[in-house]
Amino acid sequence: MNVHVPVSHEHLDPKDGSFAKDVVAGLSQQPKKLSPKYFYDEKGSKLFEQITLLPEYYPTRTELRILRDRGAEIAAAIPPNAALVEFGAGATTKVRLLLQNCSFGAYVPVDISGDFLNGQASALREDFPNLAVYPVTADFTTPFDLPPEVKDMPKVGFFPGSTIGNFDPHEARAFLRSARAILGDGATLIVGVDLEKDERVLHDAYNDAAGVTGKFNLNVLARINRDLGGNFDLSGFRHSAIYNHARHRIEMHLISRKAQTVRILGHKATFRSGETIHTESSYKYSIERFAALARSSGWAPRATWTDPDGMFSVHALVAEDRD
Ligand code: AVJ
Repeated sequence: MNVHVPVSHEHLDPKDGSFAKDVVAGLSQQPKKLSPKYFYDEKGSKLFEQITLLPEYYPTRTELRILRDRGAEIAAAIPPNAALVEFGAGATTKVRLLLQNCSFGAYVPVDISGDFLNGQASALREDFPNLAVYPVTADFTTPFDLPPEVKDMPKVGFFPGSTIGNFDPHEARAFLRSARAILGDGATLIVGVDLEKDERVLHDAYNDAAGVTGKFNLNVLARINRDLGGNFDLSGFRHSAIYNHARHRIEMHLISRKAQTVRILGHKATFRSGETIHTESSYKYSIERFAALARSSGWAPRATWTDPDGMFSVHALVAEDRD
């Protein structure tokens, strides 16, 4: 591929260099695709918050219920005075449940967005005055150093929300191996994983009656228009979410309603009528399939908690000794 990407967009923040490259590369592929990590601009983050409140979208409230109801058991799986390392820092609701139930020596939120992190860190410092908070600005899918202050503490990683479900299995393994390397020997990892279930329930969770998920999906095109000077006509695309049985995943797509050509930076993307952009995969696991994935990535499953209906799971994994 040889696409010229103009670099004269001074209003872009540094990470948008890769945003531009990713978008142009993804729309040049067949089938076309965009990474779900680009959903979360300010508007997209607000729409996601709305999704978590929808009656059809069970994952967030179910995971919160597990963390609340099984808090004592989760606490028992965690060593005292550990450093809690959260991969990606969203709303603080979930981590607060862990911080209330367990006695941690430090909290290390890791996120690519420094602004967001610092706001979150100061709110937590107010509510947990005895907790040392050391935010790290980093892309948690690549190796980073933990703050020296937590070097001698036991490490507990936290990766809630079934964010791991956005990764293809080989990426999920790469993440788990990288987390193993970052957290080190003896570490524990608490990870939230959405479970395979009745297809109707999955379908409705990603095709809500109020249409919020559709807005969330289409918003990535608005973001491309704004940040990369694109000219997507949002009314020329429709939201679609289908369950792919063979791959155990919900797929979100944006489907072109007509033959059309869209400009992004110096690049042209041509769409056939009905052609899709694959914008997200959300993998669903059985407990056994997730345990196997963990074992193949340097982690031994130690405990699993689910809600009474078996909708969602929270796993405690322990780092296996190397070699
Ligand atoms: C934040 C990745 C867990 O896959 O359910 C919600 C994102 N996409 N509705 C998910 C999402 C559409 C969500 N994760």
